[in-house]
Amino acid sequence: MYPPPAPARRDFVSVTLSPGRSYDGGRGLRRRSCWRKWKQLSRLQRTALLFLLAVLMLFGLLSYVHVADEWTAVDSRSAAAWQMRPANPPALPAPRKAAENPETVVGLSPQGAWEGQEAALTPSLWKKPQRHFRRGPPNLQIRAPDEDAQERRQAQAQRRAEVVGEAGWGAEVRRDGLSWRGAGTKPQQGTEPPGKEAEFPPRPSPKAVRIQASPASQNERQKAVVDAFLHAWAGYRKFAWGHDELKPLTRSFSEWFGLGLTLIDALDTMWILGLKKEFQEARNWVSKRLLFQKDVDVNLFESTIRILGGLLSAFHLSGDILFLKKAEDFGNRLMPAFRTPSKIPYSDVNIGTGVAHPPRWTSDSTVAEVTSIQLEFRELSRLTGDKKFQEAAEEVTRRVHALRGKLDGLVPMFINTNSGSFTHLGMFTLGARADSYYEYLLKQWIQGGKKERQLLEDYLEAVDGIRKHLLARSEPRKLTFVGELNHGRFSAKMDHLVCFLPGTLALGAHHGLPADHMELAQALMDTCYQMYRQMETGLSPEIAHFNLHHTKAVKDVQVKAADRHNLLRPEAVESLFYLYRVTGNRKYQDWGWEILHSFNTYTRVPSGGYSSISNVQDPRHPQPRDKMESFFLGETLKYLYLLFSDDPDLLSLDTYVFNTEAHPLPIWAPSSGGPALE
Ligand code: DMJ
Repeated sequence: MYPPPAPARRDFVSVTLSPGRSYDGGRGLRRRSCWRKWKQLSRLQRTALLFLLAVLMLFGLLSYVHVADEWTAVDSRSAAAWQMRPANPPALPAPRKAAENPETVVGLSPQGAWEGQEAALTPSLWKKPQRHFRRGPPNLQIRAPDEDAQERRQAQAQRRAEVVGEAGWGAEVRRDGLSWRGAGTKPQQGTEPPGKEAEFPPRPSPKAVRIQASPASQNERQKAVVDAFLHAWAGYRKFAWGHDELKPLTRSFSEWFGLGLTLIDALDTMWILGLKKEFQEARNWVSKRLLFQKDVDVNLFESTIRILGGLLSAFHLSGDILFLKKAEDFGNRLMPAFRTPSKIPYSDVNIGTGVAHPPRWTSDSTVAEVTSIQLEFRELSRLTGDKKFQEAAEEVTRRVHALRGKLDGLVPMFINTNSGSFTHLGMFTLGARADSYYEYLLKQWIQGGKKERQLLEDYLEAVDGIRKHLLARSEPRKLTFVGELNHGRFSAKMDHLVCFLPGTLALGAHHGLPADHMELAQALMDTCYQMYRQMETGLSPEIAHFNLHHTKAVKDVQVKAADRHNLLRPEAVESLFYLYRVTGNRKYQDWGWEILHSFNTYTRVPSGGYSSISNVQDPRHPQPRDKMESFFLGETLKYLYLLFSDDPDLLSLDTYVFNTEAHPLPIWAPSSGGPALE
């Protein structure tokens, strides 16, 4: 009836581990098999034994892997070391050929850049690398939260490449000191990122990088520009080194992005002016101090044209890969600005967090801003082989091209980042907020080798629109100027910014556009010169109003109290440079010389630097504003120097196109400027 009593539980394990021993079962010595012994154990004992065995096996396996790993690494390292070791190990890793795989040379681990960074900084290849358990540099972990996996991988790869660039590609440059690429010398070899050459379009010909670097070949006017530059640089170096802008009167500085804006904007100017020592010092700052992992909002347009443009042109002129790697890092950090419902980018982006946003008061962006980043983004894609920069920027061009709300090719000043449509319709200007839209239509067409007809057609239509709606002539001198249109009402107001237009028109004519563009360019150049000439200081106001009435003894150019300032802007001297290059008429050089003289008389601060002024009509009290804008070094002095040169091959218009901050970028397929409208 009842089940037999259960055997008493045995909660202990007794195991004899000595092999070969036997025991007496009460019937004398008898060998017993393990299996029978096993069967005698309770279920608990068996489970415990199995668990113990499993743990032991696991430990054994792990120790084996560890030891094997160490041995393999030591083996392969020593083999490689013996093959590659020179008699005396160099202080830096050996320079690498462009085609070499970075990972095989500096021993980058596929797991992450951080490990690679350590390896790259290790002075010799045969030094035993340390183990690291971090998966990537800390800055990777605080990038934009919404970035997708592919972008993260690209970012990691980019950082790996950056590390390699510093220790590998850049090593050639650093070890020997910067090689100065002077007139007629060949481009440096081996500076292209490894493994990507196949995707790269050809680099500019040696002629394209012909830079007049010898002070001996500079004429007196060019020397005066060099003197002005050195004076400005001395102030910046003493009082604002590494900061955005010099405040020359208070001998301090101001910050906008906190990224050494003046220094970056001025890099290529120093190269062009032959200022080797200054360039080298600035290059060292970029190498050691320029870090983009900062919680700071930057304006997409301003930082693209000044920082991205400045780094790209410094790369092209010097051949130093450091600048390209910095440009790529910065370009990546700007990309979140394009993540909008409309693909029209936000005005601002935080380069540390990756959060982009429009200005606080609106969801609009400025038309000129979103359409004047394309030269730089396209070039960045060409150099890196990463198409995303170009695609994002060109998508903006396509959308703006298709928009309604234009007037015979003229665009309004604002565009909404949600809807992608123009806003504030009916207002048209060639000045602030629209200016460089027109400039970049032409310059992209030139950059791309004059193949993108849509850009050309939009540009030609816009020039016709300017003629039809915005041109007028002043009294008494009948100066041709570009006014503004506000819901059908014409205003005789012209920003100094509009003085880029004669230069752009002349550039188009040089590249084969109709001759009447050149006539308009010359007429507008006269006007811009008069905006300087008719002021008591010889410097133009920020905004001019043109007199339209037949009254005796009235100047053509009139200035309102709020517009009397001069910010050391470049547009007029920029256009003088183009006009001289295209016509060869020396009057343009003479006008530039007068302007340089006025800058020296009214804006030069004795202790170093130049200052914008508040009143161009009062030579006794021009009221310095205590600010030297970065574009004074990046653009104004550069264009003056180029204007005074008689060498058309010094940054030839057939091989380079200047971005809107005067940073020269190569034309992808240089041509001789033949007729474009076949
Ligand atoms: C520069 O940053 C650029 O030239 C831009 O296109 C307009 N404003 C300043 C110079 O005036």
